[in-house]
Amino acid sequence: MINILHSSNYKVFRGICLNVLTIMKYTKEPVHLHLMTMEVSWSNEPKIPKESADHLREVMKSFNPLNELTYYDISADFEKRFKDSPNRNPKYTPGTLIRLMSPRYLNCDKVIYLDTDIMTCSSLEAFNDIDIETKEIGVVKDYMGRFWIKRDYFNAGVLYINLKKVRETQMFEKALKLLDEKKYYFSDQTALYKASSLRRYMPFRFNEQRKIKSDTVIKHFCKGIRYFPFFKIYNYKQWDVAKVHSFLKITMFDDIYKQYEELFPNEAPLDYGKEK
Ligand SMILES: [Mn+2]
Repeated sequence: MINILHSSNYKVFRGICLNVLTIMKYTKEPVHLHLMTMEVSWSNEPKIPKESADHLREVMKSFNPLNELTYYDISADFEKRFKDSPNRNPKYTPGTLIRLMSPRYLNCDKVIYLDTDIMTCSSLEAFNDIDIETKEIGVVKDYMGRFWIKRDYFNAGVLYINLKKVRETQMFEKALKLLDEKKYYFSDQTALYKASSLRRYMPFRFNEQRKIKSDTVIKHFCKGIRYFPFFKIYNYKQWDVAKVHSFLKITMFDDIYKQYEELFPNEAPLDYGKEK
C-alpha cells in the first residue's frame, strides 16, 4: 500500500483529481490517499466538501477496490494553531500550511506528500527503492533556489515523509514553532528546510521542475523561467490545458483531461483550447 498526502482547499481540488487519475494510470500497487482540508475565518477559500472527497474515493475504488481515501477536516485545529501566526497568510495560500499538521493525524509510517500542481508520469512504486529509514524526509533540490538561496535548498512540493522518525525528532513541530516567531517569504518551505536535519536527497525525476524526461516519476507544474526567445517568468498549472499545450508543449496528459471531464462532471471543468 502506497500512502499519499494531499492537503489543500477547494479552489485547487481539480489539480488533485487530475493527479489521482495519473496515479490510477501508472501505479499498480493499491494507494491510500490522505486528503486534508480546512477553512478558516481570515481566508475566504472554502474547504474541500466531504461529498467531493466521497466521489473521488468512489472513482479510485473503480480502478482498484483496495484503494482508500481518508478525509480530514482540520479547520478547528488549524484556526487555533495559526490565528495569531505572522505566517497565517502566506504568499500563495494558507492551504499550504495544512501539511505541517499531518504527523498529528496520519497513522501510517511513511507518506508521500504531493502539491496540487503535480502530475505523475510513471509509477510511484519507484519510491519503494528510496531508503529513508534513518531520515526524516526525502526531498529534491529546488531548481532555482539551489543557486539563489542555498546549495541544498529543497523544493517542498514533493516530500517523502518518514512519519515515525519525524514524530521522534519533532521536526514538523519545530517547523510550526519557527513560523510562530517570524514571517518567512516562502513560509513553510523555508521552515521545513530549517527544521529538518536528516534528509535524503532524491534525484530530480522525483520532483521534475523543468521538462519531463523519459524517467520522470513526478512532474511539478511550479513557477519557471524561460530565457529564449525572451525572458519570461511563467506559472502554468496542469489544469490550464491551453497553456500546457501551447507554451509547455505537453500532450501526454490529454487522455487524463478527457477522463477528468467524464468522471468528475460536478467539479470545475477544464478550459479546453482557451487562450487567456
Ligand atoms: Mn507546487
